[in-house]
Formats: sequence, C-alpha cells, structure tokens
Amino acid sequence: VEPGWRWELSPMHLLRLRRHTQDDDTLSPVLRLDTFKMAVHTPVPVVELLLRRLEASDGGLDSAELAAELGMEHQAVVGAVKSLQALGEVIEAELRSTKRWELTAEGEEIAREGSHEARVFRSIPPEGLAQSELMRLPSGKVGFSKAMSNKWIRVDKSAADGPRVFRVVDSMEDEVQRRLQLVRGGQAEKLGEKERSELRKRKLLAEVTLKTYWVSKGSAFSTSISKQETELSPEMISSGSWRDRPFKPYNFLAHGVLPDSGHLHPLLKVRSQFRQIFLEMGFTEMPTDNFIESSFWNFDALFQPQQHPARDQHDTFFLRDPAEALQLPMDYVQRVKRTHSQGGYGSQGYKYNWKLDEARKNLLRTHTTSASARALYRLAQKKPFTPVKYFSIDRVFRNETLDATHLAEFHQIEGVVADHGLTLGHLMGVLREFFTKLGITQLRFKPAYNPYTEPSMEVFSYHQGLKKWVEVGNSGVFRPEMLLPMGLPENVSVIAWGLSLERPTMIKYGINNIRELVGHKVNLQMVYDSPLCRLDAEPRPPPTQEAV
Ligand code: FB9
Repeated sequence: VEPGWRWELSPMHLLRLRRHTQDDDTLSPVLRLDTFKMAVHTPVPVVELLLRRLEASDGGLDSAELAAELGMEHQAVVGAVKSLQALGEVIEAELRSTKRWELTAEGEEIAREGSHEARVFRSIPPEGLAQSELMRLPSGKVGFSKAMSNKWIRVDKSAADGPRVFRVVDSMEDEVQRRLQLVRGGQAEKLGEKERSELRKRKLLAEVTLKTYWVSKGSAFSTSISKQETELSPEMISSGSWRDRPFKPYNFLAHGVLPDSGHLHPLLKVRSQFRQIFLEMGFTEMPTDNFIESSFWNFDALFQPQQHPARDQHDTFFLRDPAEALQLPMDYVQRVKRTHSQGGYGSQGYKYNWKLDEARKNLLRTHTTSASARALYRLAQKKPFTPVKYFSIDRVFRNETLDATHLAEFHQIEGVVADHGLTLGHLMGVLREFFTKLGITQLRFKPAYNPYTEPSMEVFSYHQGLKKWVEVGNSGVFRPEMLLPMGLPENVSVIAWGLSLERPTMIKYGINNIRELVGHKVNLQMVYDSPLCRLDAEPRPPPTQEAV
C-alpha cells in the first residue's frame, strides 16, 4: 500500500486502509489474522451487516451512524436500506433529515495541518522573522493577522532591515485545530455556539442536512435473507422448486420504462381533439389532400371576384409549374362566369369581364373553404338534396408578412352545415355548441365581411387568463351566388365557420411565438414533454400579453 497508509480492521472486522499520521500511531500493529483473512476474501454484503447490527441493536439504528461505524459511504448503507425495503416487511425505515456539522475542505486541511495562525507562530524562530518573508508563507497572510489578534506575536517596525515579527508567547494552544478535530471526530456538540459560528464564519465548518434513515426491525425481520426469486423459470416449474423458493413480491405500482416511441406534435394532438369534437357533433371530414388548388375552386367558385386583392401575389402563392388547372367542370364554370360577370339568382353579380385563364391559375390554397366548395358542388350533383355536416382541418398557405403569430402557412379548421332554411341563428347555435366543447362558453359575434358569406360574423370569446375578448374565428352564411351555380336547391342554405389550429394550440401549451411551435427552431423536448392537454380543460398558464 502507498507509504503512510496501512490496512486496519474496523470494529465490524472489515479491512480498511487508513492514512498513518504521526499523531495516531496508537493503533496496535498486530492484526488478528483469522479475521484478517475472512475480511479480505469475502466482504460481507452491507445488507447482511445492517441486519446483524439491527439484530444487535435495541430499537433501531441510524444509517449515517452505521456508515460511520462501518467506515463506508452513507450511500452504500442507503442502498442496502432500499433493497431491504423492496423485500417487504424485513425492516422499517423512516427517512429523517438530521442537521450536522461538517468540516469544509479548508477545515479538513487545518484539522490535519493546524491553523494558519499556528503555522505562522511555529515558523517564527526565536530571533524573529522578517515580516516580508513571513507573508510569503502559504498561511502567511491569514495566519499573521489571527496570530496578532491572539497576541501570540508582535511586529517590530523599527527593525534594521524592515519590520520583523517575533513570538510573544513561548507556546500556544491551536484551539482552532483542536475544535475542528473534535468536529471531525463527530463531537461537534462539544463546541459552544459561539465557537461554532466563529469557525463557520471562517468557512472552516458548515452545517449540512443529512437525509438519513432510522432503521428498525420490520414484522418479517430476519438476519438471513434468502435471495428472492424475481423470475419464475421453466426449471422451477418442471422441478417444482418454485414451491419453496421465496419470490420477490410483484410491484404492480412499478413504473414501466417508457418505451422510446414517436411523439405526436402538439398541433396533431390538438387536431385530433378538434376531430373528436366534429365527429361527436355528427360531422364528416372533407377530403383536403390537395395543397395545390385552382383559382377557380379557391376563389371563383366562392364568388370572390378576380380583381379581389386576396387574388394577387401579395397574398397568394401562385404556381409557375403546373401553372394552370386543366380539368374544370365547364358547365358549372359557365354558370360561375355568368354569375360573376352578369349576376343571376337574384344577384346583380360583379359586372366585370370574368376570365377563364385567371380561374385556371394554380396556387397554394389560401383556405380549406376551397375544399368546402368542391364538397358542396359534389353534394349538389346528388339529387335529391340531403342535409350534410362537413369539416376539414388542413394546411393553407398565405403570402403574409411573417410575425410572432403568423407563418406563411397554418392549419385551417372549417365546419360547414348545409340544410333547408338554415339562418344566422342556426350558425350562432352551432358555434355555441362547437366552442362549448372547446371549453369556450362566453361568445360574442361581431358583424364581418367575407366575399363568399353574407351575413358574416367574427367570433370572439372572453379569455379568463388574458382578461380580454379574443377573436376565435370567422363565420357566415354562404352566398346564393356561390351555392346556386353549383346546382343546390333554392331553399338550401349553408352556414360555415373557420379558425386556425395554431392559435388554440399556442394558447393551450402557453407558447408565445409560433416559431416555438413549428419550424426548425422547435425544441423537440417540448414535443416529447407536451402533455395531452384537453381543450376543454383549464388552459395552461396564459402566454404573456403580446402573444395574441
Ligand atoms: O383561430 C383564430 N383564433 C383563435 C381560435 C381558437 C382559440 O382557442 C383558444 C383556446 C381558446 C384562440 C384563438 N383566429 C382565426 C382568429 C385570429 O387569430 C386571427 O387573427 C387569425 N386567423 C387566421 C387567419 O389569419 C389570416 C385565425 C385564422 C382564420 C381566420 C378565418 C378563418 C379561418 C382561420 C375562416 C373562415 C370562414 C369564414 C366563413 C366561412 C368559412 C370559413
């Protein structure tokens, strides 16, 4: 073993190495070989040592004291306590937190080497020492002022070659070292509060809270614990040995290891919630599997005039290739052309020269209302008319200025109800039912304008967290100029509404900037950790003001 260290037997016959220092050569060199041999070969598992000590103890034992006794890390004893606890009623273990004094690293060093002031004192020969020289000593600075204040030394400023330090007393007691050694020996209580706080102020001592276990015998206590089986193997069954083997009780509360699995993005979690709400309300999902749409279905079919500002590149992504839609139902297109240019069905139309080429222009759809137009046109071809309830949730693209809540694409949620004699009242009713399922009850309707609905309403809800009315969607009754050219019966009216998926998701997950929700900046941990939050449950802590 390295010089200065030597093997020794612990009170528990455990072999351990201790550093041999000049002041503790009290240890008898003679080692009881028999115990020496046993300790070396098969170290006794801590569990067994603990059970033996418990057997010997009256009432119980403290895990930290046992560790100190066994000269091992407290953690090792805690490990033993935990594995015994897992065995059931072998032991009782009550977690306690005990405050105790511990030496800091510097405290340890002084306990070993003596206090700085003592070292300064010892380094001054009878003929004194130049102060400059003394200050160069490792403990010089700290030790000098303490030794001075202890009146152990004095300085002769008038000495020939500069200030010189002399001893005042012949010997001194290194109280600091003695006190620190007391603490190191586990006798901190021997020090008075004042002494303790002085050492603490000198950062030589610190009060630590130790979580320890008070261990006592359990109802099934025994010193010999046979290893409990954790598996029922075919041999045990075939040999029947399972009958007399102790089995580790099943811990049905044990948490399984979370399998590494895919994670649904919060947007998809909220999408499935919206889907659920629509399905519960008897709605059918419209096909939206075409990001590329013709201007005809995205605008013209919705009676949105060709010179409408939304139809220019500033708002819409047009396609260079394939630039034009070839397949359009021409008989229906003619009716749309006439309605835009001359009117009809009681409407005066827009009185402009409607161009087929404009209608053929392909674009990235700006709303899923284009899918609603396709679905309503298909519905109109089916005679007799049957009432329907449709919904869609899919991506739409708008060439808008990007900001914290707007990207060039978002998911639009749309609901459409077609039936005889539907009114604005029906729309308000279905909106109330829909938003109630979202946990949004306080609604206000504000007149609005859309080219394809009249009347139209923006929908607002009072947001508790934000203490203000938030726009939660848009809605309206589709214009006859949109429905009748499709071939839908006169007295059929269609109510519809729309909102985004991103807004409710950001509010539910307390996300302020949309770039935290989608895009390359998303921290995947947020996706992994994002709980499945129920839309109608209390929203997560509201995002700060500017998020809306
Ligand atoms: O989603 C929106 N707001 C919203 C929705 C839900 C929500 O839930 C919270 C948990 C409580 C919170 C907020 N909006 C619509 C309102 C605003 O955010 C708006 O500024 C932005 N809108 C988008 C369009 O931006 C240009 C949201 C998007 C939107 C707007 C209108 C429609 C769809 C999406 C529509 C429609 C429509 C109208 C009539 C007929 C058919 C469709």
